[in-house]
Amino acid sequence: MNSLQSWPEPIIRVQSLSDSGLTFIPDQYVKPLADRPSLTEPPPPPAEINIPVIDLSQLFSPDRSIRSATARVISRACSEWGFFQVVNHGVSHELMKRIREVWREFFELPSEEKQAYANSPATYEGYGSRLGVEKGMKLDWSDYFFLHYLPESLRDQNKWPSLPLSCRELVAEYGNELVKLCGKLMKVFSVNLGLEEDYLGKAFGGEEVAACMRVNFYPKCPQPDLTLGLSSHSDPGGMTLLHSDDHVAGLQVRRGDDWVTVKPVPNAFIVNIGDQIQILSNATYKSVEHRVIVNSAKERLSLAFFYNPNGNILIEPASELVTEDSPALYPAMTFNKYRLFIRTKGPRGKSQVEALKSPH
Ligand SMILES: O=C(O)CCC(=O)C(=O)O
Repeated sequence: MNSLQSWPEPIIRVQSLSDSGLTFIPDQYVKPLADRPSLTEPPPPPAEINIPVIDLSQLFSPDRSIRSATARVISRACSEWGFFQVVNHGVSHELMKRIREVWREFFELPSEEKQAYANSPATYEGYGSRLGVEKGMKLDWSDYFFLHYLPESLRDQNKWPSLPLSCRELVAEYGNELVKLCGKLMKVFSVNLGLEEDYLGKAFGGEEVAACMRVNFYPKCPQPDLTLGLSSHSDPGGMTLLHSDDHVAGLQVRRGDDWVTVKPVPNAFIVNIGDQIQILSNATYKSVEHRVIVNSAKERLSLAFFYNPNGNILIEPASELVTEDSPALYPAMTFNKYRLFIRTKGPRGKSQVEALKSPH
């Protein structure tokens, strides 16, 4: 049987473990020493270090020099961090609040309601509790809901929760707004890379661009120092807009040998570069490893919106960025093929995109 047809072990909902009041986490969630977060010591980077916060209000100013100044700040954040937060991004704060609330309500539903959407590794769509199908692998302390938003041919609203009643409608409205914001950022990235404004948009498939969403739910954890809510990974797709919990931090971004804990700015989106933009930009921009820590006091919810190339299109370094001195670092590959790695093995740092590098 194809290894992506079914899970190798019975699925246990992390939320039900947490709700059971256990005081020790089961062994499958205990990470090897090297992967555990160091929660008891002060974090090595000074606590005031944060990923850049960028105000997008001037990005479409009629004044060219004002537009360029914002584009330059974005360019620096992409090259130096691969991660930044955006404010004044044009998406309604009210919509952000409503969608957060509706997903919280979803995770609070009785388990039978959620079980109706239990997912399989064939598409990952639905209610899930693991990434990766390797038997005996260490698991993360989180549950999630994964859905396809674009292309339209992959969107099936019957696979989205029918409860709470406003969920489907809100997801559609929210997705629509985020697709617009992603399209704007893709233009800025293209120009910043020295490409035509629509280069990345076309490379992702134009109207056939793909987008999906994962709503992550991190229940309270009795031993947060032994596990992770989401193991270290770079996002396999193009670009991610993360709507993080405004009140509970958890996302950590790799900075050299350190992990920087992102301090979420209320109503901001956290933007990060994924592997497909690393490939298209021939590593001018790099995807950055990140992970999520959990805590014993508060549960956490985050909404990750993944803006991806259409799964059937070959993605390769832009020829404009390939020269004799900087040859193409990656072979051409479709995103459907590329994403099989994380779907099979689960989150594994940056090992996939690094392994693809052609030896020059
Ligand atoms: O929950 C977070 O803060 C990060 C989520 C994430 O990295 C993901 O869904 O890929």
